[in-house]
Amino acid sequence: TFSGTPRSNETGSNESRRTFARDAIAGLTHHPKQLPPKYFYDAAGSELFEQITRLPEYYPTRTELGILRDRSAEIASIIPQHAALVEFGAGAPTKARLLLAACEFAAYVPVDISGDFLNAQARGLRKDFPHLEIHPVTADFTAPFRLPDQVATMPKVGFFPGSTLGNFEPHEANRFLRGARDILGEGAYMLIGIDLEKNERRMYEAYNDAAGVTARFNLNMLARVNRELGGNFDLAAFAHRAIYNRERHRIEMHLVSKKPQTARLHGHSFAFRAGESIHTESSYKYSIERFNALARGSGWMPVAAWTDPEGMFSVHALVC
Ligand code: AVI
Repeated sequence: TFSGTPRSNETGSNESRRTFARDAIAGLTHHPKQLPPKYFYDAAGSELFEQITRLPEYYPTRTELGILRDRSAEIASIIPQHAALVEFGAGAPTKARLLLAACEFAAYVPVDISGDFLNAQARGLRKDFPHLEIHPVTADFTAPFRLPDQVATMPKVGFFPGSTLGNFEPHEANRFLRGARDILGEGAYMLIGIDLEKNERRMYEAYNDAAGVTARFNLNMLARVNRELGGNFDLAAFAHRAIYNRERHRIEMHLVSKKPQTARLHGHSFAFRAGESIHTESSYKYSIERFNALARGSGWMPVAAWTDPEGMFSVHALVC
């Protein structure tokens, strides 16, 4: 299981379905065509992502877990005691559990769009950490939200693992970090997991796994457009492509049309040339210095950074 990743955002309500339709039509009208990566994570997509985190080629999840496990004592010595740990986009709390076991937290505040999921996770945690206050918050963590009153007087430590920040465009990452500072307040700490730029083959293979799970994950976006919005995309006529864009320091995932074709959605038709792509995700890779510059520019001060022995992934402690 993983944590710190976007959770299932199945468009259950009419309103969320309308938003999905609007975003999909806007993205497919855009030049070049694009679809927002947050729509990967319906139930099927979240399950495929779980599978990705266990792939031999996908190093980020297990590398970050290793860093948190090996460095938990150091992390505990830096952050304030009896603080509230606020996790942005809480998945299965595997990574949070490592911190909760190693550090003296008074409260855990997992923030996620899926309330049912949060409450199920909280029940499991209560058994293992009987003295910990757990206050789940059901909210979209990329927008402003209020912390529960019960943690108002506690020091705050934000937690954003999984390199999910890498799926934000740089200006979105800046906005997220500023927003986190506003939510957590003056003097708060933040622990963030970041995927580091490395050997291109290594990065390429992480998004082009031999078993084809990432391809299925990518194509699920169009399956979802068909399933939930009544689109008529021919899934067999699109291919998964993931490349490293060196200039922009990012993996880009695309769905590439194998032939000239037209797809219809809500009365709109979208024409594709052979080879034309829909850009579905960017996954930015940082250096420690470039991440520190982003943090400073968003009102945070770098305190420490830990990496694995191969320098593939980093966990950063920031203070504001
Ligand atoms: C959730 N996020 C950090 C993953 C990543 O590596 O950018 C999503 C992903 N896309 C393809 N594989 C994994």
